Amino acid sequence: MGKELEDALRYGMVHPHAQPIVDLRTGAPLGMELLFRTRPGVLQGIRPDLSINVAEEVGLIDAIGFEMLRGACRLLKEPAIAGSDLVINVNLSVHQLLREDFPDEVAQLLAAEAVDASRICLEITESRWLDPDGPSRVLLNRLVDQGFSLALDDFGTCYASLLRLRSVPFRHVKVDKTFVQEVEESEEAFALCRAMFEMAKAYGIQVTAEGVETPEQRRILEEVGYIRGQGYLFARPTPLEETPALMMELQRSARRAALN
Ligand code: G
Ligand code: G
Ligand code: MN
Repeated sequence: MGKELEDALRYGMVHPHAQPIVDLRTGAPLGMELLFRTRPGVLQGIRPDLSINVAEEVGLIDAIGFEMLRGACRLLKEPAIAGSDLVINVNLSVHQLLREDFPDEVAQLLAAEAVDASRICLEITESRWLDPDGPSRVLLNRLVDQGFSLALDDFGTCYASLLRLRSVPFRHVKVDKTFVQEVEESEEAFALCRAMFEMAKAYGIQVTAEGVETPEQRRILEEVGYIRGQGYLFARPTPLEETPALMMELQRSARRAALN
């Protein structure tokens, strides 16, 4: 599979998709997360999370990460996106964050593409961030100084320590979909969703609920106070070429709903 991934990269078969992040109250888009995908026929039938794992093992994750950042730049030049204040989230692997020259490399890319770092949010998975061999605080702070915002992804899956959450300037946490998907049936999941929301609020960190699939989940989260949501209820990940139109459509239907 490593060979197939390598070929995909070499022959331009990486096909980033974007999934909207919306305002739960209105459905209006606030931004989007880019997700790694390959073109039809490449790595067929292989789950994207598996190919990301393999990419990490065979040392292709840096190259994939760079392609995804280029995808974000491309999207930010689309008139419908450029003229909005939508923010694009890009997932980073810890491998990228362990390279001291990573901040310079992204700075160069953004300068070459004339893209402002404030339009990009970098997502880091909780388990990797907590790892003692994980990215250094100095490096994360450098990225923030460059204008990027940071999001802690899959929040709650490893009981992130409250103190450590304070030590790094995360602007967002993303509550893992396993909690959201049980919020209707499980009192424990509900309590955790509420606790994570309150904790982030106390720290002045924005919270996004991931994996919202049903109107009832949306209603419960809204009632707790969540504003930001992402999930199949609003939109599936779609190819970048279709993303500007999707964002405009979400904007239009939110306006229509507000008028009714
Ligand atoms: O859609 P989904 O199955 O793509 O994503 C599966 C997993 O892969 C998620 O945990 C997500 O964070 C990760 N992932 C998706 N795209 C990327 C990417 O571009 N880089 C990295 N490092 N991880 C990604
Ligand atoms: O980066 P992260 O681990 O948060 O990746 C998000 C993952 O969640 C991706 O694999 C994406 O395809 C997936 N996803 C997005 N929305 C939904 C949803 O509503 N339900 C489920 N089951 N998965 C979702
Ligand atoms: Mn993510």
